[in-house]
Amino acid sequence: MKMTFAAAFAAGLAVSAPAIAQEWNMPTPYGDTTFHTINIQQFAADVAGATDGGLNITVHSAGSLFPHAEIKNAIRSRQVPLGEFFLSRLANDDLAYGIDSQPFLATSYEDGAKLWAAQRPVVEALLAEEGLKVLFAVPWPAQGLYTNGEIKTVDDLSGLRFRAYNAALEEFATLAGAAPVQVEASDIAQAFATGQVEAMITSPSTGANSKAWDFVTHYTQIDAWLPKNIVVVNAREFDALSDDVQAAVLEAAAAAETRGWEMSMAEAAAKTQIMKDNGIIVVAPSPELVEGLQAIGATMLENWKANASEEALSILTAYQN
Ligand code: PCA
Repeated sequence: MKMTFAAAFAAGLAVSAPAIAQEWNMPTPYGDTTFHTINIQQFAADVAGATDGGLNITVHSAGSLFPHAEIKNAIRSRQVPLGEFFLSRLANDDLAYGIDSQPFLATSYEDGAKLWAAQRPVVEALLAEEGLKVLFAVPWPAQGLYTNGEIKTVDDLSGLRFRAYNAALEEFATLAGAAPVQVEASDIAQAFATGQVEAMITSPSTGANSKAWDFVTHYTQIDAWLPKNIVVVNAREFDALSDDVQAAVLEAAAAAETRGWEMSMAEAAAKTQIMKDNGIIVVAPSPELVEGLQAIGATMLENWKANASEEALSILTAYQN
């Protein structure tokens, strides 16, 4: 039987004052059909459920609330309490953030999990200095190569206008003799349609979501790295929550991390199949291409090591041991 607060009070029952529901806005750069977005929608639903509507998170997808480049600072300055972004975009602040985008360093989910275990404490400490708290991180499926026509060697990439999403991919494209152009995931189809770019490296998720069959013929499964999205909350906003609500957020975050990694694994095969069904020719890389790409990866790792902070280097050491 339900009673109003007043009725319960009048009946002399012990009741606590009804808490005021909190509304949080959560920006992400990625669209609604992206598995990461589906995962954070579930995270929001879990938090609302566990707190009985005490904390309601509204997800704003596809950069609709803040453009990708501004999301982290919007959380820092408390324009929004939390948000999601591509972790390696912060590599200009510290190379520790970008280690998951080093080619061929961690290419399986098992290695990706080991790398995140080594990277997480460093990322947590760096972000804590900026008043940010890590909730969870989820990898995209392994990154592959989208082109018109088959790419048999690195030389075939020479001169191509190449879509990039972070500094590491820009370096990769440059070392391959291509011309990098930064384009957000939600703008990929447009960038190909207008000839701004003519090749890219991304996951089968982003390839299928942007209908890559409309603008390329081949997908080469180079499975080069597993870059991650991260969800962070402003530490002051988090600390202001009641203990119960904090616990609910952390529990939902842990569940979202586990679920997100599982969703990512399922995506890789499912979205590759969707690309095949739509006419994309899916190929394994030639040994010459693998060799050439691995040489680029080795150069990039040397550059990374030469410029990395102590903290960043400690991730590599921990991962390799
Ligand atoms: N999709 C995002 C990041 C990595 C990925 O697989 C993108 O292409 O921007």
